[in-house]
Amino acid sequence: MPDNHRSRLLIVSNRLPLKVVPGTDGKATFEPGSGGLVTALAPVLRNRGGTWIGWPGVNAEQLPDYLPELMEQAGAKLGYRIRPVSLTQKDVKLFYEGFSNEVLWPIFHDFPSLAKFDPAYWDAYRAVNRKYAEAVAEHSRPGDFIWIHDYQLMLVAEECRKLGVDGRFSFFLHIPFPSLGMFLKIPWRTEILRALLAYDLLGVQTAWDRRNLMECVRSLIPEVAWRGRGRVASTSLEGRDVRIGDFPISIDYRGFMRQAKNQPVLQMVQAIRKNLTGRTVILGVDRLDYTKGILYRLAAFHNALVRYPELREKTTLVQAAVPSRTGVPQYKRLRARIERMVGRINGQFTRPGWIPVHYIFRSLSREELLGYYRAADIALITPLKDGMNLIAKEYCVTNVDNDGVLILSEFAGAASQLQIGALLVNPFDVMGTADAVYRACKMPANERKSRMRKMRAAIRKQDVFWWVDSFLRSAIAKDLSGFPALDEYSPLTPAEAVET
Ligand code: ADQ
Repeated sequence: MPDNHRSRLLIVSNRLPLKVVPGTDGKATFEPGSGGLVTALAPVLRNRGGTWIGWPGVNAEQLPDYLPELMEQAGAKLGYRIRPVSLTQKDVKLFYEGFSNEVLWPIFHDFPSLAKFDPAYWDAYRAVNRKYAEAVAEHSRPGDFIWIHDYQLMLVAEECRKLGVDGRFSFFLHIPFPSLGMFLKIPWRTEILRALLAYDLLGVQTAWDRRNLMECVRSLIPEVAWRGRGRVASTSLEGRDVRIGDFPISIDYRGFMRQAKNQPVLQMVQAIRKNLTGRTVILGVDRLDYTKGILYRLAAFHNALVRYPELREKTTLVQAAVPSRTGVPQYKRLRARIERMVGRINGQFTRPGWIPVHYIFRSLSREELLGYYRAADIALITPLKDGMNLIAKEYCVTNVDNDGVLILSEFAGAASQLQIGALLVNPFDVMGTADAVYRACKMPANERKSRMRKMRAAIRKQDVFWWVDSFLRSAIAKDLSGFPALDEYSPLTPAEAVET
């Protein structure tokens, strides 16, 4: 079938899958993004003649004339169209830092005391969602498949329908969906839920999130009755079917495994281990965010050193924190608290030749990140609440020797798939987490291997290509023709398949 008869795919996300690097001459260059989402969607976008709509990361006040040309260059290089949404500095302040990160982010992660319900934030959120909808209206054509991502853009489908856009709208929420009690705190809760019901398919990370969303709809919009008991439930509203399902996002298993064996990564492992010979290396890697539980984790490590003296001088915690949302006040305060706590632990326990906590505050290069994953004996991943947590999956897949231990928070979405091999902890339980650290340090090799093998096999089976495929299949259940089968995206070679 000629391409112009098939519906095209439009991806809409807050940020475009690239980084604009402003130059000194008023021009700029760009670096393509390398995350799992970009890797998984790129082949589908190329096959179907797709478009990605989003904010390029620089404000409308910067690069006003040069941006369209740069986006054309980016599109030519990536193999699909890139269409920028222009945001002003004020939009970024009120819509992104304000409503998205000071209302939705804390409430959806169970931190109501950190939420700031400023009506100006809500006005900006609606106005900016409208801007994204206008971009969709401009760049779509009838019958297109429009896939909108994440909590910043929950109102886009509703705005598109008001603008008369004729398309099929799907939405994926990358963060958790809160319980009814938590969601009710948002003054604009009913408007948000009604807007979500303008989508044809609503995708969330876990069964918990699906149940929470369904319960919120049930109690705030009583005319809606859900049908179905499986992973995808549905309802009818204004003559349309609305479906809701859980689709746990994942990573490019094959890509990570290949990169983990690259020479620069192996050199990095050697460099990291050189200064830590004979020590058990425990790794924490996160964006510096209060949801990631870094303070509780440091407290648990401190508790383990106090209660299990045999760990002293033999165990090192490497904590990497990537600077994030540095314009939001809570993030600045959190950074200061983490640094004080690292100072306190090191001040109390450091001995000649041993520093208990190695703290890194910057973004790691890909080689460094994979090097740390491979060098670590234990990954300590203890978010207080997390949609999925891809670090947990990346650690397992990179662990090609199957000898690492994953300690994982039961409040990470990843726990539902990785509980088969991880040591699950309640991150608020400092002593329980400290006990898990001790247990991981003492775990025999055969137990480590058997646990890690199970987790790696689970991730291989449901990698990010599986995720894209199962989401798209659910979204177009009545019209599967034209979408390639799962194994056309990323077939594993037989050697890789047995190597888990
Ligand atoms: P995040 O909150 O950003 O994502 P996470 O899924 O753990 O959380 O990580 C995203 C990516 O950032 C990882 O792929 C990792 O490689 C990269 N990264 C993290 N630390 C890094 C470092 N120090 N240096 C370089 N790169 C680093 C949101 C939700 C999650 C959900 C994802 C995907 O909050 O719950 O899993 O989206 O849906």
